[in-house]
Parts: sequence; C-alpha cells; structure tokens
Amino acid sequence: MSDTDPTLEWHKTVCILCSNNCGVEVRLDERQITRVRGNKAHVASKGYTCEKALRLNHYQNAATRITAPMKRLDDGSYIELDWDTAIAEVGEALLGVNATHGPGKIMYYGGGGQGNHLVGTYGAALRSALGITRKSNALAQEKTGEAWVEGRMYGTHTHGEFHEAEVSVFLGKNPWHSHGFDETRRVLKEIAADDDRSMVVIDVRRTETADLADYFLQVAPGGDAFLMAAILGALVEEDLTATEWLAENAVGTEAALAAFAEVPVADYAERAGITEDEVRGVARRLARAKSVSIYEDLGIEMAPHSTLISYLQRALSTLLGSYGVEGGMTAHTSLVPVFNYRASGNEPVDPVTGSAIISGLVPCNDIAEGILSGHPERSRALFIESANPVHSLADSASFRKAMREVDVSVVIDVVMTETAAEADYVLPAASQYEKAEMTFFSAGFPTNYSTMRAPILDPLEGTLSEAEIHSRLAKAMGLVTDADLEPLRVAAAESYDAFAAAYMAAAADKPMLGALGAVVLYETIGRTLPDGMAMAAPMWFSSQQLAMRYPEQVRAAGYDGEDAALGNALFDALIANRDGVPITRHEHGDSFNLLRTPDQKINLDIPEMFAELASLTTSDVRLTTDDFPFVLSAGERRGFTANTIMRDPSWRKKDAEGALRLSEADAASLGVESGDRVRITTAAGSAVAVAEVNNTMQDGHVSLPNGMGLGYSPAGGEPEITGVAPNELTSLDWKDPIAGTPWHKHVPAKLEPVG
Ligand SMILES: Nc1nc2c(c(=O)[nH]1)N[C@H]1C(S)=C(S)[C@@H](COP(=O)(O)OP(=O)(O)OC[C@H]3O[C@@H](n4cnc5c(=O)[nH]c(N)nc54)[C@H](O)[C@@H]3O)O[C@H]1N2
Ligand SMILES: Nc1nc2c(c(=O)[nH]1)N[C@H]1C(S)=C(S)[C@@H](COP(=O)(O)OP(=O)(O)OC[C@H]3O[C@@H](n4cnc5c(=O)[nH]c(N)nc54)[C@H](O)[C@@H]3O)O[C@H]1N2
Ligand code: SF4
Ligand SMILES: [Mo]
Repeated sequence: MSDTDPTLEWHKTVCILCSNNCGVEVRLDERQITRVRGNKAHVASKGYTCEKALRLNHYQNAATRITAPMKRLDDGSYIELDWDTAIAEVGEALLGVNATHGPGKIMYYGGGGQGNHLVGTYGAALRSALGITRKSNALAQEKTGEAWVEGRMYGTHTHGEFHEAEVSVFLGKNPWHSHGFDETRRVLKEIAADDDRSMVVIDVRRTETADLADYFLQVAPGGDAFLMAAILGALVEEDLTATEWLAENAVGTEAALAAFAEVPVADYAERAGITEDEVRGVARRLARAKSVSIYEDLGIEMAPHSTLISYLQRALSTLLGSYGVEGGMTAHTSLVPVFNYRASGNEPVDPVTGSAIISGLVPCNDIAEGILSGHPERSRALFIESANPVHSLADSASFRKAMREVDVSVVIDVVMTETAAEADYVLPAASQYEKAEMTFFSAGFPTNYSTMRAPILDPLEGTLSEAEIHSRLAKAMGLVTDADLEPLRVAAAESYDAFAAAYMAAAADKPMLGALGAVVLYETIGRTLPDGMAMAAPMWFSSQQLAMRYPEQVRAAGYDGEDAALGNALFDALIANRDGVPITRHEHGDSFNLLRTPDQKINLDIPEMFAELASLTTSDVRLTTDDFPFVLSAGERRGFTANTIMRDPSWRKKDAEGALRLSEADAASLGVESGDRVRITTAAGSAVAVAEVNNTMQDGHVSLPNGMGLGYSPAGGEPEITGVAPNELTSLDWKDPIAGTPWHKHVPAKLEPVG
C-alpha cells in the first residue's frame, strides 16, 4: 500500500455518544468507519475515550438510515416524496396551522442531542420566523429543577472542577459510565489514588464509581432529601460553615442556617438508611476541604424531592465557601447558553396545563397531556428534530397518541425512530459526520474550550443537513427569497464587516431577515466558508456576542483585536481548528463577576425550598405501595447504552438485552436466577425482561437500562425490538411538583417470575 492509501488517513472529529464529545481520529474505507482512536491533540480530552467510541460506525452506517423524505398515508404506511414536494407540503402545513389556529400553536421539540447543537440554531430561526413560542427538549425532563434553583441562587449555570477538587461529591451520578467531565475515568482513578483528596458517592446502588469512593453513602431509594438535609444539619450544628466568607459572598444565609438548624440529624440519617456517624464524618470531611465540587445527576433529578435536593446540594457547597475557589463550583461562559435564566423567579405559566415554564421549556410530561387535553389553546402541530420523544419521554403511549392527535407532525432524523414512525412527514438528515456540527455543553473554567467539527464524509445520498432543510423550508414558505439574499452574499464575500453592515440595514428594512438569523447566515457567510463548514455560519454571530460580552477573557484565550475584529478572530479559529480551541480564559477571582444575581452574590434564601424541607418531617421516604412494592429505576446508564443514538443491538458487547438488575435476596424471594424472565408491572404498563442477580443492588430496588427497546430492521420489514423500552412503564403524573421533571428513578413496580 502506498502512503496515499485513503484508508490509512486519519480524520479528526469527536465521539457523539455522550456530552463529553471526546476528540477522536477515525479511518474510513469508502463510507465505513473502520478504526477509531483518541485524538491526543484535542484540547480537552487529550486522547481519552471510553470503549463506546470504537463502535461509532453503528451510528454512521445504521441500516435504518433514511434516504428520502417520507409522508404518512391514512393507513399508517409511508410513501417516499422528492425533496421539493416534501418541503413544499411541510411549509404549507405549518403556515396552515398558523392560519387556522392562530400563531403559537406549533410545538417545537428537540434541537440537538449529545453531539449536535448547531441544528438548534436553525430551529431557533424557524421559531422566530413562525412565531413559535412553545418549545421543549430533553433538558425539561432532567435539568429544569436544577435550572429553577440555579436561576434563583446564581442567575446562571455552575459546574465543578473535578480535576482539581480536594473533595468530589457524586450525587445520583455514576460518572464511571455516564461521564460528564473531561477524561472522566482517568480523573476518578487519580482521586482514588490520592490520599489528600476524597470522593463521596451518594447512590442507591454500589456503582463502579462507588467502588472508587472514600465515602460511599448507599442511600435508601427516596432518601436523598433526608440525607442532604442531615448533612446540612450536622454542618450547622457543629458550626462548620464558612462564616466570614458567607458574610461577604452570600445573601439569605441566616434564613438558610435557621432552616437547617431545625433538621433532626439522627432521625433523617436513619430514614435515609445511613448511620449518623457516617453523616457527621462526611460533613466534617467536607468542612476540612479547601475545595468541594458536587455533581448531581439523574439519580436525584429523576427522583422524589428532586428540586429540593438540587437546592440542598448547592446550599451545601455555598455554606462550605466552595464557590469561586480553585477546585470548587463556578459559573462559566458559553458560546451559546444552553439554559435561559431571564424569567427566573417569575416563570410564565403554560396556558394549557398551568405548569411553570422554566428556562423557556414546556415540561416534557406536559407535552402529550396538553395536546390530548382538548383545551382550546392546545398545540396543533409538532415539529421534532434530533430527538426521539416517543421513546425518551414518560408514557410512550400518550406521546404516540399526541402525535396522531395534532393536525400535522414533522420529524427530522437520520434514522427511522419510534417518533418518526408516528409522524406525518419524516425528513432525512445528513449524519453528524456528514456536516459541520458542535455542541454548547462545554462548561470549562478557568479556560473554556469549544470544538467545531468538519464533515468527514459527504451527506449520504438523499439526505440534507438541517441547515439546508431549514433554508429550503424558509424559502418555500416565502419567508426569504434569493433576491433578499443576493446582496448579502456579495457583502459576505467582501468581508465580515461589510456583511454585518449590509445585514443590519437589510433586517431593518425586512425584519424577517433578522428573525431567520441562522438561515440567513448559512446562505451568506456559510457560502464563504471552506468545504463543508457552511452549517457552522451561525457561530459567527455567537462568536461576536461572546467577544462583546467577555472581550478581555476572549483575548486572554489567545485572540487579537477589538470589537468585531475580536469576534471574527474567534470564529476563524473555530472554523479552522479540528482539535478544539479555548474560547475564554478567566481567573478564579472572576467567578463572582459571572453571577447574574442582582448583587452578584449567591442567594440562599428560597422560601419554597424551606417549606418543602420542613414538610419532610411528615413525608414518606419510599413511595411504594402494597401492590407495587419495588422501586424501579427506569433507565440506568451502563457500559453499552447511549440514549437512542445507537439502534443496532449488535453494537453491545455485553448485556445484550439490557437486564433487570435485582439483589440476591429479592431474586431468591421471587425464585429467579440470572437469565430467567421476570415480568415488571407498573401503574402504566407491563413488560418482560431478563433478570440479572447483582450484588450491587439494595433489596427492594431494581433497575433497567436506558435506551433499550429500540426497533431495528437490518433487512427491512418489521423492526425487531431488543429489551424493554423504559417509558412503556412510566406515567405522566409521576413528577416533581415544581419543575415537572419525571421520577423515573423511583417508579413503584411489581415483579413476577415468568414461567
Ligand atoms: N453510557 C452512557 N453514558 C451516558 C448516557 C447514556 O445513555 N449511556 N446518557 C447521557 C445523558 S443524556 C445523561 S443525562 C447522563 C446521566 O448520567 P447519570 O445520571 O450518571 O446516569 P444514571 O445511570 O441514569 O443515574 C445515575 C445514578 O443514579 C443512581 N440512582 C438511582 N436512583 C437513585 C436515588 O434515588 N438516589 C440516588 N442518590 N441515586 C440514585 C443510579 O444507581 C445511577 O448510578 O449520562 C450521559 N452519559
Ligand atoms: N425512563 C427514562 N427515560 C429517559 C431517561 C431515563 O433515564 N429514563 N433519560 C432521559 C434523558 S436524560 C435524555 S437526555 C433523553 C434523551 O432522549 P432524546 O432527547 O430523545 O435523545 P436521543 O435518544 O439522544 O435521540 C436523539 C435522536 O437524534 C437522532 N440524530 C442523531 N444524529 C442526528 C442528526 O445529525 N440530525 C438529526 N436531525 N437527528 C439526529 C437520533 O437518531 C435520535 O433519534 O432520554 C430521556 N429519557
Ligand atoms: S461515549 Fe462519551 S466518554 Fe465515551 S468516548 Fe464517547 S464522548 Fe467520550
Ligand atoms: Mo440527558
């Protein structure tokens, strides 16, 4: 073989299977990804990957990739349409909904997954152009409780520095499998090996992370609020809080201290299933530390008292003075913010369901409920892209029904999903390796990095990037014409500055050009970008905004220039660089400048939280009943799960069917062994899973993996389903009273052996 053999060439991109987006290099043989290795030059992941990245070809070349637009017929079958017809019909249908029911009755869902957020900028253009105000995405079933709390406490998002923290706390989080910060497993092992640093894991199961912990608190299901309250109670009682620091940096401290002083430490510890000594030991270890970083995740965000626990853990790091110190919690910059805190403390209410709209997102459990309510204000259309809500939201049956109930539903995806299979129109997108993409997850501090990817393959024949789909839709709906765009293209070809001036003038003349932001940028600046990067054009605007807001910190990250020139320099670097680039560089002292509270202090005084805390005295820990005596965790991250991004079951090296894990004692009392079949019944439904007797489980607690129960049909025809789809077992009304986030980790269930 010569050294020009294309199969030996390495192409830089990232893994898209979780939010870490580790930099990888891949080899290609025609369209097959044949080899994958970590990219050592990547600024954030530095060569790190987990085992999943090696299997990316199962995403890129899934047998169920769609290669033509499809339209559903009355009998539920699909016909293929040519692109022009599909775009024209979808455009007409959307305008028709606005004309018939008035604006604001289209619900937009999705806009990005673990690896692709540029798509969301085009979704935003569609929403502003059509007056779509109702939107939601997966964050509204996991992180809106957190956002409710963070908005009130900080006015912005915060993240820990686990690479540096003296004590790292993982609360309902199993980073060994789910990751969540750069080089996760390496860092976990480093903490475990260091006598001066400690790891605290609070989990119902003895996880792979728990095995590395210095303090493992195996909390009883439903016990986290009691446990966190007990830790806070001990801290206050033993006078371990950072009194001077709090006086300077926090408000509402007295109210919080008074509330925590009421906690009956011994009683709550016991109710949480943890000894009082362990609780006090952890409180003292935390108080001794120079820095504490805490990572909460689904184990508490999808369990009872979720919003309260989100508050309690933040109150804890605040009372310890661990904000804005190296290794502690801190706010950070974002190229495009994932959360919106503007309405924090004064959230609008959904006109159909009456629920709070946090971070601008309709709570996920409300979407189907609203559409099926018959309410005159209900949504009449669903526009879904890069998401699989029939599978991923609570009560799949209701979401399926809602999709058939609306006047029109449109899905943009790379494969035929459970959601696409209910849609009126399915539009096939180019994959994330066939267009420019990136995510806005990065929360680095003091340096924040961002990685823009170039396509490593041409779009699969018949597919289009979302940029192109949205652009064609906008043109088909008559929102923008080539005549509008032509002068802007000429200006863009001249310079960014000429474009900026021309665009401002044109949008003043025709506001729709401003509303369509991302589409206009794609059609103009996009055409000036090197091969395949057109979809990234909206990041020119985002780079400008970041440079305007944080000029010193963007310059400190290595870019020169003032005003627009600085933003241009950042954008050019993003476009040119495949290893990721720093976007801002701060000093720890800046942490308080990033707060968006009125006085840039941390606010501890949230009366709703004190009320819920006080109500724990009379609350039950477990929410099970005699009929449903087990607590089911419906959706656990394991070695071979990746939401619903991987559909081919053969990507899984083990746990082929996604076993129901249960303790030895529970297995014995049911009379089952590993490999036997077990029927799981909940208030919502029933399913049969293969059992796995597993000594990491507590008695009375069982778990099923997420992302299972997907249909796959390599040879065409009826899809074959592997494992249990967790949301066939979950209900719409089982959710947090404040944020509306589902309690998927605490689903009361009944188990029976299947003969
Ligand atoms: N391998 C893999 N990694 C992923 C994903 C994936 O699908 N697969 N998905 C990504 C996504 S979208 C997300 S949001 C993250 C989620 O990441 P995690 O939240 O870490 O994942 P889970 O396994 O769902 O839940 C975490 C832990 O919560 C524990 N738990 C369950 N109930 C309780 C409880 O009542 N209290 C406490 N304290 N713990 C409890 C479980 O035992 C589990 O260890 O993972 C990301 N990473
Ligand atoms: N019971 C239960 N339910 C859960 C969870 C749980 O733990 N338990 N976890 C929840 C969590 S935390 C999350 S984040 C959600 C995730 O659920 P979803 O938000 O629905 O996201 P994914 O499963 O990641 O699916 C993303 C979709 O994007 C498609 N896709 C991939 N690349 C592209 C592309 O380039 N363009 C387009 N248009 N589409 C593309 C994929 O084919 C897939 O259909 O699931 C949630 N559901
Ligand atoms: S799954 Fe996540 S941690 Fe693993 S290689 Fe991919 S991006 Fe990195
Ligand atoms: Mo998630």
